[in-house]
Amino acid sequence: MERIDRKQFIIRSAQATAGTLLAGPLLARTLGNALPVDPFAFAQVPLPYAPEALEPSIDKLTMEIHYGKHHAAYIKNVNEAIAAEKIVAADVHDFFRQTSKLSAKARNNGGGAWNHNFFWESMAPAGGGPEGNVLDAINGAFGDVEKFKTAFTEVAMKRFGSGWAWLVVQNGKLAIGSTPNQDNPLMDVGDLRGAPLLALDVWEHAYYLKYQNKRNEYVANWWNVVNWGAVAHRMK
Ligand code: MN3
Repeated sequence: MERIDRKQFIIRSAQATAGTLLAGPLLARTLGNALPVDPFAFAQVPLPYAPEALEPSIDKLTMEIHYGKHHAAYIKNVNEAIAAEKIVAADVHDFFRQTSKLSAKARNNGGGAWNHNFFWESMAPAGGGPEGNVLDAINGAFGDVEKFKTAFTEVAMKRFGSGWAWLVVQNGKLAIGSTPNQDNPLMDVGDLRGAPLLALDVWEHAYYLKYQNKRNEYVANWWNVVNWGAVAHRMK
């Protein structure tokens, strides 16, 4: 919002000045020169549901701290890094394609910013189950939904320390895997690359208040709030 407002302000200011001082062709050229390239920045998506809406799978306090403190900090910190390091990116894909060249601050907070936006939108109060194309793709790749869940859960459980479990499209096929820290499959680093369909945050901050050390229970209950409609939308 701030970026758009600033750009519009600059356009309006330039037009106001140009209207009194400059003729047509010169006006166009001056406007072209005056307009800055919009700097790339991350923004926090609005939480798509109330913080208590995912209970009992995910408790209200965890959601409030996770969204309001952890995620907000990643957004603030990555945008600081982008400004301080003069990082130029056309969009998120362009940003993460440069990950190997980014500072730790930009990489970790950029991942944290994007991954959590994706995570919030990967959940919904009444998750349901996979249908249609998604169901067909899961059955084709993993045998059936239960086998898929078992394999995904195993990946989530085996991620040592902090990280994420993912369902991605990789070379036209579904694949599951995990990333450490705030890395994601859009980054030009690590083993897991692809177009993300579904993400699960397995950092302790995502579940510790309610589940303590029982990551397995968190993952088991998380399936109740997976937004399969979002997965279907991402597969298109
Ligand atoms: Mn998190």
